[in-house]
Amino acid sequence: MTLPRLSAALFSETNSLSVGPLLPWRQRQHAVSPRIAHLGIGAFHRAHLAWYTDALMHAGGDDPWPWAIMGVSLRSPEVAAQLNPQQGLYTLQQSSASSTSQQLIQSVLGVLVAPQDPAAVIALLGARTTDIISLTVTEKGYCLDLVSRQLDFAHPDIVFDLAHPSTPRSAIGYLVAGLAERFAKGYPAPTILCCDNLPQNGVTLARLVTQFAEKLNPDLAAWISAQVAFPSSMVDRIVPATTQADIEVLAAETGYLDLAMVKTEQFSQWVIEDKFAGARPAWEQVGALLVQDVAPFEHAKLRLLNGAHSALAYLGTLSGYSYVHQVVADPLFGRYLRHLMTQELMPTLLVDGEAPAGLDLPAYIDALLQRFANPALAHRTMQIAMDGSQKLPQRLLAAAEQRLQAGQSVDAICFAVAGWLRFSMGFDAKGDALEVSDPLAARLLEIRLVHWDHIDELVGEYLKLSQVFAPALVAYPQFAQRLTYWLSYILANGVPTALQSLLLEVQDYAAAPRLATLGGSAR
Ligand code: CS2
Repeated sequence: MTLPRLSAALFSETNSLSVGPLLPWRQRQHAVSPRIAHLGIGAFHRAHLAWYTDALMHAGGDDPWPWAIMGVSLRSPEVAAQLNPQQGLYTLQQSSASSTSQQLIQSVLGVLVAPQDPAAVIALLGARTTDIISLTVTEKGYCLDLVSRQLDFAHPDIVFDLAHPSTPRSAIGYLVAGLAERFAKGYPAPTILCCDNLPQNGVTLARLVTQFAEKLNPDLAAWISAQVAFPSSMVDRIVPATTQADIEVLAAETGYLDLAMVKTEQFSQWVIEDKFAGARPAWEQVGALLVQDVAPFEHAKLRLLNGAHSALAYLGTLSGYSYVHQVVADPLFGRYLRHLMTQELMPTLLVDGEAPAGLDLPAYIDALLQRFANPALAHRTMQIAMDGSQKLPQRLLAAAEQRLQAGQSVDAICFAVAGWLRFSMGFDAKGDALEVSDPLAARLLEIRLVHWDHIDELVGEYLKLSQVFAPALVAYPQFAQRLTYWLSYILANGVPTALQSLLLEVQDYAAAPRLATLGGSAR
């Protein structure tokens, strides 16, 4: 039997849907104009900002002017094909280890596909009624040089967009085109809300947008600097990619086919800098935290959650694990991840030996390990392994630099970085091919092919990738030395054996001060 597709009409045709009902504004016939435009409407957005906004719609009753979202896909028409026939409706499935629940999300109106109609996207971003432009375009979507933290003017999309500002390709090009419309028409400036895992994401995005605009029109750039708000935000929710099997299981349970469903965990966190240019949804009413300074939350999340995630993705894949929960169920990995987080990453978050106010870091680490262990998520290590060159600087390498500056060891971090380099070689321990999806994949492969038989040269060449490894980090000889040590260990013995050796070494290391303290108190 063919099941009906999820759609607004389905709610009037049947009264047996387990999700719903439709919100009153959804049932009215007149068109609603979006107040939020979202660039990069992937699964993460649908489980995060759109979910908070939907919760607010439910909490707020019959809002005459709801905070509806129009999504934009910057590249592929896939999400539009999933969501538009469903009038933007989709099911969000939350799973813990023991229970699963589904809800209908109604905050999204539809999706525009930028390459199909750039003018429509620019009109959306430039509309007076669009109060907020939010983004989840992944780390690489910003055309950012991660080490200098400036716009990469050599990036092919930026070169193209500066030459064709009315038919851009990049998120930055679209933002500036939309802002230019508003500036020309004298409309009020919007808020641009970055929801990607980048440090100081608001400040960073403001810099990129202004640098791009400066090349086109210095007056526009000055207006952007003065008027547009770019709050920083820390976003957190684990959202594995939806599979065909997930869609089929949901269909069997609900009786409808939802090609846009998303699955996620019960946990969600959103910390937003309270700095908006105009009106904003009262997201704090549905669990978001509006604060003056996002930095402590963002650092803790990027280094502990995302740092550990990247480490387990590379090392786990190389050890034959396909899913995150399998990796953390292996006691060897459990010990390693705890060590990495508590001994090497957490200390970099302390200010004068104290955790920032409001953060209980050991409890946060415990909670992370539990979240990673959730088998219902079936979160693939290969999903996290994507784009390592774009992720490692803020997740692991900044912490390594900070530790080296303080004269501290970096073995567990170097072990994870060695895992990434070993993964980027493109084959696993059995010699089977691994798909390396990374803007630097070709360069990483070339380095491996040319310098394969000389480990010091090999690591030396990797460390010349200055968009990943900051010169200030590479200046510490200990970094290259520990990285070389662990990469050669992994190459010779495989990850699990190397990991055992690392844990033995660091155990001694951790035990030493404790023995000294005991000796001291006995005297
Ligand atoms: C993950 C993140 O894919 C990845 O790189 O580390 O998407 C992670 O799941 C989220 O940041 C969790 O908030």
